[in-house]
Amino acid sequence: MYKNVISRRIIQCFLLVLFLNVLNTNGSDATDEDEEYIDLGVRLTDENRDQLIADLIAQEKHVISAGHIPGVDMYHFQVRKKRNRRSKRQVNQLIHELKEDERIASVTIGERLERQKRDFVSDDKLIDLYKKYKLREHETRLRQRYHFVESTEFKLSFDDNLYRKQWYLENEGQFKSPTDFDINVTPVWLAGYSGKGISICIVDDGLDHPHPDLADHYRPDLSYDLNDLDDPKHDPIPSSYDGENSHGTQCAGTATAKANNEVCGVGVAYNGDIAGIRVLDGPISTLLEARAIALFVENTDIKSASWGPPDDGTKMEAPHSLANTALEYGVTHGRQGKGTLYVWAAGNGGNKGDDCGADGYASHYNVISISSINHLGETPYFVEKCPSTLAVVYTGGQHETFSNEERFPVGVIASDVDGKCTTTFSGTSSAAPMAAGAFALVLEANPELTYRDVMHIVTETARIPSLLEADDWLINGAGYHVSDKFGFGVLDVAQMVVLAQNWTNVPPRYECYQEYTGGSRKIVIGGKLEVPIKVVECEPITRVEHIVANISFDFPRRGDLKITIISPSGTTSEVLSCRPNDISSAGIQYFPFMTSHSWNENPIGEWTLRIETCDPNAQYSDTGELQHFGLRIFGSYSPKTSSNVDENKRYARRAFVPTNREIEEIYNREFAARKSSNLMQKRDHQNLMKQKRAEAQATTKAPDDKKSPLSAVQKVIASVKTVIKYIREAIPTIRTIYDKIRDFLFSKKEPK
Ligand SMILES: *[C@@H]1O[C@H](CO)[C@@H](O)[C@H](O)[C@H]1NC(C)=O
Ligand SMILES: *[C@@H]1O[C@H](CO)[C@@H](O)[C@H](O)[C@H]1NC(C)=O
Ligand SMILES: [Ca+2]
Ligand SMILES: [Ca+2]
Ligand SMILES: [Ca+2]
Repeated sequence: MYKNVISRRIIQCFLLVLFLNVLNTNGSDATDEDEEYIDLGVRLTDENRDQLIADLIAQEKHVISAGHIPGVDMYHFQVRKKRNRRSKRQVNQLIHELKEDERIASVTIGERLERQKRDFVSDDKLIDLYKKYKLREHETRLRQRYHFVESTEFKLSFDDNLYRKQWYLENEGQFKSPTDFDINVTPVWLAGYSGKGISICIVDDGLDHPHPDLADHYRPDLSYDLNDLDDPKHDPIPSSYDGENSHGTQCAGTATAKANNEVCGVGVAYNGDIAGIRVLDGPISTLLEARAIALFVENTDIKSASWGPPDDGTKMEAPHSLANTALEYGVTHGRQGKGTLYVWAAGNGGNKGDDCGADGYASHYNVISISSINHLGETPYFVEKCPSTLAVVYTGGQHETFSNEERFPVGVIASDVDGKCTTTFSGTSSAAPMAAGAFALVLEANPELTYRDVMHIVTETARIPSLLEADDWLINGAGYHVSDKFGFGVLDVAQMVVLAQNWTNVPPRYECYQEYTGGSRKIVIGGKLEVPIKVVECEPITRVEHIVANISFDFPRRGDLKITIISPSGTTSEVLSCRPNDISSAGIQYFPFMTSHSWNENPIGEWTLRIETCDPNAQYSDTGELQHFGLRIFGSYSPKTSSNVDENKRYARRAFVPTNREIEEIYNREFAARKSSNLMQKRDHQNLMKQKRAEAQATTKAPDDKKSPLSAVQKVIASVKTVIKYIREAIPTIRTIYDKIRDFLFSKKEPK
């Protein structure tokens, strides 16, 4: 009885504490804007610029000193609000004190950002559809419907158990798609390239680097954990082994998964180095993002990003000034001045009416924006169209969202967390690291290439992927085929490597700028506004690379605007298409719209900005007004005949829309050139099986003389040996396993 009263009292107390706690948390949330921490970027005065001084200041002010942010040259402080029980007023006081400190030049407060992985498109109907596939299309059915080709038909004899499903690397028709609908990487591998010595950093939600497909070439020195700044090892391993944190690992496997280890599949650059920066597993700020972009660029060849502002079709967001500075730092200081390659996933919001032109990260002139194409040469439903996409790779994905339910969703094979594999990695998330792997092979073939050389090599070699959807192409004023869906076309790794081997570095990049000064220009609903800008000189640029139109436009419904840039040669680039979901009334605020479709054109002449409204019957009372239009032209001076470029390929002076027949001719010519990989200069050919045996020998265990085996066990061992010997003779491929077992058993057999 007495006991009961006590325990009841205890429970009551406990509940009261719990209740108060709940109240308390709610209360502090309301005042602290639900932020657990604040990132601060502290720039020290010239004479104090030293990590030790930053540490000292942080210690004085009881904040975390979290290291240096390269590129923007700031020291990273983190203020833990909840843990230190700091009120908003106390935080403001702290920031004020820091700003007043004479050792500090300036303090930047990190702003919270919303970032999404370009993973699966979350659409309820789609999820249902895929569930149906899972139920219906399992193993047996799959094998009945999709005939898997005999092993002898494959050029590569990797033993990775999923290699033969990697149609995008070696398409032998295994998914009933046309053979050769792949990125043409096998000739490059056969010539001895595999990404050796080239580093790829996956900026994402972590990297499960002990995975057998990743462990051998993991680079801890190029990796970091920005989500847990307290981790003394800065280890980017995911916080949990679940779908929430598998994205970075899947990207890594796509790029560099080890070959011939019997595990999962093969990465495009299967001997490439892999690093990870963990930044997406938690709230992200402008400072964290900039740091992720700029970290370790000096020694990082390629950074791959498969994320960005949400793809829901309502956002219009360009890199903030810190991210811009970080990207600029990466391409100027990265790779010892040759520029780190930033490979960015173009976006997965196509079925949400999104447009990659409204994403200033994917459409940045310093990044290589990569989109997707499926195994039949069609545009998957999630693809966003815009003229900043440089190229596509094969990743699979349905063409129509719901129309053809019988079609199997063919995806990408990649490593997955916890040592697993995935066969359904999809979206442009898988496209970026696949391209990153391809560029690693290109850099291995010619390490002297700058990031711009690689962009040029892409524009020279990307092929028209198929004759479907041929209506999207335009031949620009310099003779290149360009498309809002495919960029310059699909990457052809063999042709990139052939061209890379004899490539002469392109001359330095310049920029010229022209601003519209013709006064206010208005648009009415259903109307069209054309604003010309004359470029009379753009010294010394003779060949355009990227064009960035910096536009401010007041309008009551942002998604109802369509913006087109027309070059002097007549290339039309739709830099923003109608986006029905974007109902923002904020208008467009100095947004950098980018097109690469005027590549290698001459910049001199009249450029036109065309703005149209999408819905002619819209019921706005208001009209729109152009506030600002500036044209940034990037490019270089090159003499008329470039040694890199086949002049026969150039036949246009004016841009034109090619006929289906012309597209077919180009397609056939380029397809024939696929075979030009025999021009490739070979590397020391690595015999993969030999390499593998050497590795197996190296990992052989030293004899363990502690245990004395029983004679019965010895008999079993002997009979197992005989069986294995038999199998060994029958199937040579399991020799390595046998070797391992034999070595292991022999070591046990040694008498004391
Ligand atoms: C590249 O240059 C070398 C040496 O100048 C030459 O032998 C080779 O044929 C060239 N290869 C190609 C593909 O042009
Ligand atoms: C756009 O133009 C404005 C005004 O000239 C300038 O402040 C801004 O930095 C420009 N933005 C870009 C991305 O070029
Ligand atoms: Ca960690
Ligand atoms: Ca493997
Ligand atoms: Ca998008």
